[in-house]
Amino acid sequence: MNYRDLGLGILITASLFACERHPPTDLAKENLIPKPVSVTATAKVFEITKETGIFIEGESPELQFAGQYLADWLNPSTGFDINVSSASGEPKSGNIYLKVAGNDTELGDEGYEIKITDDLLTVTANKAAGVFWAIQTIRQLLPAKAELTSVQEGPWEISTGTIRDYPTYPFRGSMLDVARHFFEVDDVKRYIDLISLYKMNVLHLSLSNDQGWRIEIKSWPNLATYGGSTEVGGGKGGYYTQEQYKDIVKYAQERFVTIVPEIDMPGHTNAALASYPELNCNGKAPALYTGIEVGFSSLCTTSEITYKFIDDVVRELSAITPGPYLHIGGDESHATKREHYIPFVAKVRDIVKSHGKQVIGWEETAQINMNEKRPEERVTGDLQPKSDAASAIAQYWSNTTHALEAVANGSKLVMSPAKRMYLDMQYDSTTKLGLHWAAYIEVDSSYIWNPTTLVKGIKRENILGIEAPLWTETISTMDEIEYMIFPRIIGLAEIGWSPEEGRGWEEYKVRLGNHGPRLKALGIDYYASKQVPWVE
Ligand code: NGO
Repeated sequence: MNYRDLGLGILITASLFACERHPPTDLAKENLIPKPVSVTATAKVFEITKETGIFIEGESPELQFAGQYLADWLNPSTGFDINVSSASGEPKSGNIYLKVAGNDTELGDEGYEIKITDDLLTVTANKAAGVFWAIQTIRQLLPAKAELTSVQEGPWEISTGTIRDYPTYPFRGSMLDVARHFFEVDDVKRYIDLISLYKMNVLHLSLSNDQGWRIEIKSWPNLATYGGSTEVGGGKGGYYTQEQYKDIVKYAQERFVTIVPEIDMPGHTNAALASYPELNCNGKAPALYTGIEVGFSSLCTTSEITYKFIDDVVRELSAITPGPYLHIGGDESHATKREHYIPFVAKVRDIVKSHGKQVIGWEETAQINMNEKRPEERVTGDLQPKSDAASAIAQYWSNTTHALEAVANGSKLVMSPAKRMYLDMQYDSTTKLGLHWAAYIEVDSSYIWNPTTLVKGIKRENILGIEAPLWTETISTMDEIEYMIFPRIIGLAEIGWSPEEGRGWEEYKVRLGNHGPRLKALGIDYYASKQVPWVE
């Protein structure tokens, strides 16, 4: 045999092996996203068979849910009837063992350890959240066809070793704008499923804007019934009843996702202004709005009734929101005079606090802790944060001056830089959906950046986390949502979870390409960027 034949032989064997994937032999070579903190491989195989059971240590309903979630995911494609039972101590060979142990400080609240030997797969975490994220990792260790809902042929093998993993940031989210176009409860649930696949734990719902009010407020019923009756382009719109909202919140909570509701104020309020004339300074309700301009509407910040309105809305919304945060918007209030904007935001913060929630506001709200001078008029000594400044969280999206004001206040930042993270930005000039005011964002551009080096003066300790917003001026169906968010959101989830040092585009794009079959099996309509070596 000459050397050329030998080379060809090796090539053919290697590519067959790559396609077949069985048996998996090296845990460290699995294409996991987000990339785990550490993986050590031991070169054997654990097999899930029809004899396998899931055993959980501990009685918590959260852990019970996580165990059942894994069983419900495994059963359709394997055709097995895997059950969840309580354990006391390690189960016998061939089983999956999920346990909350609570004493591994390195893992924190969301971290986990998966230990796989040839006879047991054990997940250990301090909290049930860690077990849930471990299950998302286990999904990726099985072939993509395990994501299908019809019975597939096994074997269902996982290579052995240990994964230890925990997130960099505690806040890893996405925002869905349900105001510009309304999305039904089932779409929101699918969105939650999709983000939690990649271990994102926050869904920010933008519930009101010029074009629509999307949440039932019992004390101000016209907000939803009239203010929610249209959307961009003049469609029929819609809103969530409080019962539907509670259902979304519960669905999210079971998947360890926190809902952050936003009521945008004082601008972006045409739908509310149209619903109640008394919220307007001139006492006249404007018409409903179905265009996509911004910055033209404002609540009447100088009238008492406005604050009664806000108090009612925040009270009702806080009562059905178990998560710690309430988002007050505050962006692009171009129709509100600055001397009115500053005291308005201060009052609204107090209202939100009085209902037991922590305030998040877009970056513009960071100005309120400063003195009344505009940024360009200030001298160094002018930057005197007010006493309670630090408790409000600012969401950075485009103006670094405001972001740095937040840092000077001691506030934490949620990073949503539009040029990198806005999922409504087009991939390139040929993308049919979306906008491009901030940038065209190809898959590499959304991945190749670090929150800690993006803006001089914003450091690791200033950052609570990251959030990828999807604004929906141009997006009206679930397919369109999926096309805009995938695959960029996968890389953004990795930026939120995985250590900065281990990340690089050349290596990441190969892992991402390997997720192609999985995305297809999940029925996700992703943008097949040419930058990524997609595996068929
Ligand atoms: C801006 C604006 C939104 C738009 C979005 C479009 C913020 C925080 N306010 O971002 O109303 O929908 O851009 O990309």
